[in-house]
Amino acid sequence: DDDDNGPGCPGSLIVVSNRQPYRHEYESESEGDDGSIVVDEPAGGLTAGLDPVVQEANGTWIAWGDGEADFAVTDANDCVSVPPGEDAYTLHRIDLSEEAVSSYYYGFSNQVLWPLCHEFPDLIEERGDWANDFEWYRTVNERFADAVAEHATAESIVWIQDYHFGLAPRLIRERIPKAATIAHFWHIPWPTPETFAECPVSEELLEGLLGNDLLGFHVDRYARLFLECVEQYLDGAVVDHEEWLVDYDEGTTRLATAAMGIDAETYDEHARAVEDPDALLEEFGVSPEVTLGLGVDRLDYSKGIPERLAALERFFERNPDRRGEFTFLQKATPSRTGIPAYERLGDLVRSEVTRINSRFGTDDWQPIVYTEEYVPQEKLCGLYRRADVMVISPLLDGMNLVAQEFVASCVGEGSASGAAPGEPHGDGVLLLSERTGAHERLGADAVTIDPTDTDAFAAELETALAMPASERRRRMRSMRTDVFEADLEAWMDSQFDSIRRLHDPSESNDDD
Ligand code: GDG
Repeated sequence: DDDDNGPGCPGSLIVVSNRQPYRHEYESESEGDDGSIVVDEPAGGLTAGLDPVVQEANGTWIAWGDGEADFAVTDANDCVSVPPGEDAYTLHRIDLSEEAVSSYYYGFSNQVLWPLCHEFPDLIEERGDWANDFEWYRTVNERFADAVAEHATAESIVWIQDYHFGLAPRLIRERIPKAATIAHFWHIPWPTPETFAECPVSEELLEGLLGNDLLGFHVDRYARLFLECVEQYLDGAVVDHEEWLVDYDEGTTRLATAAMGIDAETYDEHARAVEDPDALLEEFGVSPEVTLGLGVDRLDYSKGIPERLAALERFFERNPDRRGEFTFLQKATPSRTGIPAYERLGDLVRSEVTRINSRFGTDDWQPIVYTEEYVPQEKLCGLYRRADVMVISPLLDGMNLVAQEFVASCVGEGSASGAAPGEPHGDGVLLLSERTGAHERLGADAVTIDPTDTDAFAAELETALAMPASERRRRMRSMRTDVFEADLEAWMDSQFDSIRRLHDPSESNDDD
């Protein structure tokens, strides 16, 4: 094997994802320019991490591309070469109508599958009109499958990302050469069989996913739940719980777990580059003197933000001496706005923050500083670095990358820029919900919380703040070892290894 230098895909790679890696836009019209086109760089951990892999593979990336400008630069087949000027791979954009987006994306993906997989079945009922949503979901999955078929050969590895494409694997299977490999990574949890009973299209969804040769989850628990659901809800499927295989309709699907990591070195470098983390706090109106608690989440009902606020209120009730001394900074990023459950959550969170602040706040101190402003990644790393305690309290979360980002950014005072990753490091404490995928990795050294037990949650915050420095440093060192070792590249490597083994079982690393 000569694939030690980063992840290499064992075939010609076709990535399928909802979000596109590059967006082309016209230069701001206000400047009265000639309409020249500017390109956004890849944003977000996964797209930024996959982009170099697809570049190296000279592959193809198929994604939803919106906007007229996107269209203007593509050829007749909706394809464009990226990155601009380097032409390393083909980006094939699927242009979706407003109705398609509202039903496939906001409807079925985010008001049926998202609540289903995060165990909020009542929200599916609230949506009501899922049948029309599902028609669009199928149509969009078909359009992506057609696009894959245009590029696929017998050597292709098709790598599908996430819950927006539950039907695509089987649709792709019907359209491409038999020898090609279809792999899929499901980034969110898989529900229990009891909750899955609420899925209005349980059979079709399972059949769709069993078009894959390989189906990946963050942790073993989700893979096991998937197998249980197949056994209970899909007639004719043969489940091997030992080997994690499902035989169905003349095909075999292998399950594999791979806990996603982050590009830890980049977070480490950004955090080291912050000259004055205290000055950063002042930008948010937080006194640099305080002991800092930090929360960073998309504004999503799965993230346990109201539960966190309840625990903070209890904490300030029980610890009057902390008033004026401890501040909690909550960065919440609005997402999926317009969906009723998200609007309600935003209203609830904002009004709870106001209520708690008026209960305990003084002229020169607020217990909770809340912002929905977008924070550039470099600054975010500065906040992670400055935080004395990071609070992550989801009710259910596939992985939770913020936990890892905090750990990678915890570089400590006086650490030299460019120092080797991992040393020297800081001593922030991570409070982590036991219901996250991240807890499987970091639970031994984080302070574990049950987000729904307000008293215990508040008590764990006290524990974290009282922890001796030596203990904090020991725990952080151990978490940093995990985050730097099992990083984004290792995650991709592990997927590609599993794909290799599908073709050549002798490549298996298992001894005996
Ligand atoms: C899904 C699964 C799984 C947030 N606000 C800002 C900002 N962010 C970034 C964070 C982090 C990302 O957003 C959120 O990632 P998470 O993993 O925490 O959560 P989801 O968005 O729900 O992701 C999750 C993930 O997929 C990957 O498989 O871990 O379980 O739900 O990277 O940093 N980034 C910047 N400014 C912000 O204001 N720069």
